[in-house]
Amino acid sequence: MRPRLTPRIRRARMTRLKVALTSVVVGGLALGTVGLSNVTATAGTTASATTVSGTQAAAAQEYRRGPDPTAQSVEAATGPFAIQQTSVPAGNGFGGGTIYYPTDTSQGTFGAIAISPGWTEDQSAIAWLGPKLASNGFVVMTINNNNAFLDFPDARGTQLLAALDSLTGQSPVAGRIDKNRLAVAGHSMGGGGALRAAATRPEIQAAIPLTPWHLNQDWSSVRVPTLIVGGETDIIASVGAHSEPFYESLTNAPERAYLEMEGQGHFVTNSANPTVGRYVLSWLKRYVDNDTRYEQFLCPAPAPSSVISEYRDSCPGS
Ligand code: 9J3
Repeated sequence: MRPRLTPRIRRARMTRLKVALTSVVVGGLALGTVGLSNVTATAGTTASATTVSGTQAAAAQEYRRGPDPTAQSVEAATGPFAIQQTSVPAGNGFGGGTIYYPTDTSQGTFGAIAISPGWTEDQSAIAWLGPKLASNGFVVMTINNNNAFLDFPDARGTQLLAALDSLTGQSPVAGRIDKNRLAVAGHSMGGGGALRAAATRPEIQAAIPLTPWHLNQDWSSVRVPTLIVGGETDIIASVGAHSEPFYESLTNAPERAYLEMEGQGHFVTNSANPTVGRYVLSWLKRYVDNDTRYEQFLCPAPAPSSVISEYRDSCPGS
């Protein structure tokens, strides 16, 4: 039994209001405020959505990149964009890494994500997410930590923020990135780092801790949409001591979800996994790009299955 949450109630109200509003289709046209209308556009173009939260109207522009997704496409190892990759040397506050990026420059800028490995690991631990996410329209940097053994989660969080600053600052792909649409993720101590980075920098649009490990269990300071992935049988970062209390503490995150992988351990997120890939990609699309086409892959919550032991979320009505 989860506590009822203010953000969830607000979100549900907002959804009811949106349903009551007129839908206006405007292909590729940038509009200012259109009263209380929802504005959508055809796939591949930029859309604006004007919604209402409480008494205040707030614009949430959609940044759709790529064709309409399907249940197959979100689970595939790679997406529709051709990509390239480039190595980043150590320095600038983190241990270097690899940037994966779409070659397409015809659709405007992309959101960007920095991803940290965990204790003893290097970027190879989370490398599968580079091609997966970049080929779906994100600039991705998988990083090495300054010290794979000595860096605790908060240090990894600082390094994730340094990696984002590097991506949007001096990196060769800076011009391809929308610096207002950034995200963080990480495995284990890197996942704890992603939580710390999100708590430190609330402008971040999405955080995805993967079988996260951290000694702090209170993440009520996080105000970033956060998806936590846990492994049911993880004995290194047990979900009972890590992912689950982390999720339950995220009472001030505007949206949150907890995906628990049935019968899987600490390293379930260290290699290509269709289900993890579906939720990670959909979370980034939904909250970094505001791409509502991906909402169908997040809400309603999946029922328990042979793959998913448990799923908790802030979906409207759940
Ligand atoms: O980053 C991780 O895999 C967490 C490992 C761990 O249990 O650290 C304990 C000090």
